[in-house]
Amino acid sequence: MSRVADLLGAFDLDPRAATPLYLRLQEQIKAAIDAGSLKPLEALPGERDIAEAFNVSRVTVRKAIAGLVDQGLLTQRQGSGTFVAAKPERVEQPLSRLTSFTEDMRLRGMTATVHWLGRTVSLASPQEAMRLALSPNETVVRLRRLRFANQVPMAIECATVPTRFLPDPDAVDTSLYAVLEARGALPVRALQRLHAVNLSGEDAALLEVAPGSAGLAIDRLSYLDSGLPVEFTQSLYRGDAYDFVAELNLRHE
Ligand code: 16G
Repeated sequence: MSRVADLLGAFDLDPRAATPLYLRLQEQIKAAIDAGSLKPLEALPGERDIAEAFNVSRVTVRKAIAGLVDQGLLTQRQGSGTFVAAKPERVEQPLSRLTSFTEDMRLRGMTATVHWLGRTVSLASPQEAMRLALSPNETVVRLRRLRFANQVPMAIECATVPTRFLPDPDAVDTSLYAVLEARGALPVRALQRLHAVNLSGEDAALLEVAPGSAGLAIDRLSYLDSGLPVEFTQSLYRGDAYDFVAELNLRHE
């Protein structure tokens, strides 16, 4: 049997079937992913191999694959082919402990990595100055990062930190909190606000999910022991990757 048939099974080319060929091919690839014969991160056989094995045109194969990429089931990497999308392990994060992304992942035995989307030093915008209790001529570092756990994109984070606590944005390699701790500016308290969003095209593409997928938007404003704000971060988490868990206590007067 060819690798294509091995992975995808036999294809029924019945010309009388009412559903268009590319949709039937899509269903077949989906079924192989659901059944686990095609595993997360595994490469899909080449367009030409599928076309030959199933006796359909390459246009049909391309159309089927494009639809599955739009649905977030497959991802395409330029030059290296088409892969089954990664399935993130769900991460449970307590809402009452102030931890960093890197630490959270390490505690779960996963490795945190970063893809940098931007790191700059600029004058604080009026909004940033208000939030971080700065005077208008003070500067801030802005770090925009795509964050991965075991190679799976989990969140897009934009952190703003006054340069008086972090003068050099290049000092941050993976963990912002590790650098703040080394500088004696680790936050000890934070206010966090979260709400549900539908991930837009560009954010969805970075997080390798279908446009419109569910996401969680989280704003965190963190403070030093002295009461000064040290970080304002806006994060967008994949909705399929995170469970936020809060412990509730009955108050005894
Ligand atoms: C978490 C924080 C974020 C903080 C980051 C530091 C949430 C929602 N956000 O992702 O505010 O900047 O950790 O992590 O938990 P790092 O030390 O790995 O850069």
